[in-house]
Amino acid sequence: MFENLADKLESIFKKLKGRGVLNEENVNDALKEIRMALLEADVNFKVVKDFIEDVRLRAIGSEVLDSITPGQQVVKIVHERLVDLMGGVSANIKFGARIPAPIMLVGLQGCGKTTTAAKLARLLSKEKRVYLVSADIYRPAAMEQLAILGKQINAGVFTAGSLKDPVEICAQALEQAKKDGYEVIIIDTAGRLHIDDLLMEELRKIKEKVNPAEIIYVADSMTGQDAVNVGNKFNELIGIDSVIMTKMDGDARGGAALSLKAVIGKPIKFVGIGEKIDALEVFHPERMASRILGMGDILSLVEKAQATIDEKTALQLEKSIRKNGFSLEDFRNQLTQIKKMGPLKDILGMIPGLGKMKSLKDMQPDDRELVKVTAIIDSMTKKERYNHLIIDGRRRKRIALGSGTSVQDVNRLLKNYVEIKKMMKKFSQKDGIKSLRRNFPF
Ligand SMILES: Nc1nc2c(ncn2[C@@H]2O[C@H](COP(=O)(O)OP(=O)(O)OP(=O)(O)O)[C@@H](O)[C@H]2O)c(=O)[nH]1
Ligand SMILES: [Mg+2]
Repeated sequence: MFENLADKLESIFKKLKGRGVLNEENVNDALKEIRMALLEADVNFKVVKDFIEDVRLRAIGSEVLDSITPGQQVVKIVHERLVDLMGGVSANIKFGARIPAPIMLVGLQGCGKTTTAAKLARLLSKEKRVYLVSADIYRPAAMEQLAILGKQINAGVFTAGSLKDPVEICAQALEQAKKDGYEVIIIDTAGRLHIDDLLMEELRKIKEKVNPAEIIYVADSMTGQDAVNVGNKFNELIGIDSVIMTKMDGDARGGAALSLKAVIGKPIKFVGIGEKIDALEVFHPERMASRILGMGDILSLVEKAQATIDEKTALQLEKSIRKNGFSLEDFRNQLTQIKKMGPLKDILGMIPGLGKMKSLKDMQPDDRELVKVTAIIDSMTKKERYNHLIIDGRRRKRIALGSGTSVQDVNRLLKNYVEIKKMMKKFSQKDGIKSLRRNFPF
């Protein structure tokens, strides 16, 4: 799976990597080829269109990092977009509060429901007691199949006996599971060649009766875009919560896996990668995207480049402090850096002494605060930024007006700045600027 797409993308990127400079023209050429590669991989055409537009916008507007080539930068952007396309992060099954939690598998005939029910039971049974029930009264030996699989993995399996109604079977199985102390009950349902009213009616009734914690659509990746369209129908008619893609070990082109989340809006949670009972894996969008692009090395390169940027800013800061002391301008630049790094509170908390500082706590450093602080410093003149002592009452009023904040905001900022400046001085005196950089990760 994905081999063809991976090969194609690799050769597209090879061409791009050779280029020293990226302009709109060669980005567009590359995007045209990526578009073809995705369409050939059977990705939904609308998904492809949106994807390409998104990459184009980001590629052309993005700032190229030092020490990677622009081509590598495009690979990075494509990688990020692929991860997003597949749902971003891997998701767990939602069991809800009820015990046992009913998990219902739905899908067309032969997509792998019964096999997947057993595989999933095996996987979940590492943490929970799992019970299996087959609601397939139509295919001869369907229940037998599940019973045999259940034995292999030591999961409990409901015996329907003389019961003939799928809804009744599920209801009684649920009762039995409750009695026997199972925590999860996986319901394997019957499949049909096509979506038909009878099947949907039956599934709806089962849903009503057991109120599943999660309804999982089992999609056969070999059926390509049909798997996506059928999934859409199941979602409309019954409502699904997530997807398990089976037969990912086959030679399907991969388009279904890439389109599902974007078209149906439900995440793929697991993938079937073989006929054996242990051939079920948690789906990781990140890893899948890396596999499609065959690119672990580039990612680490990009990470390094990003680290270099921080290093460079730190050096600049060091120089500037040596020369002029820690100015408000440095303060603003550092805040911008922090913003790039993520949750401000966590970072401030890491700095010894700073987490406890009362006025900093008052500052409630969230994103809005950052915007405010930046606006205030932006409204100062250069002279003020390098010498806060000249900022008197009149100037404070002007700065507040210019930044759309209040004089109190300006006062608070200046107070924080002075405290940080004092700390910076202490650090740099104690054991040099190195400790400062160690202690200030920004
Ligand atoms: N290679 C491979 N085969 C699989 C996978 N999952 C299921 N199969 C095979 O697909 C076939 C159909 O699987 P079942 O689990 O019986 O499918 P089903 O959806 O329960 O079928 P019905 O009950 O008839 O609707 C079996 O031969 C399975 O071994 C997978 O991830 N990889
Ligand atoms: Mg079955």
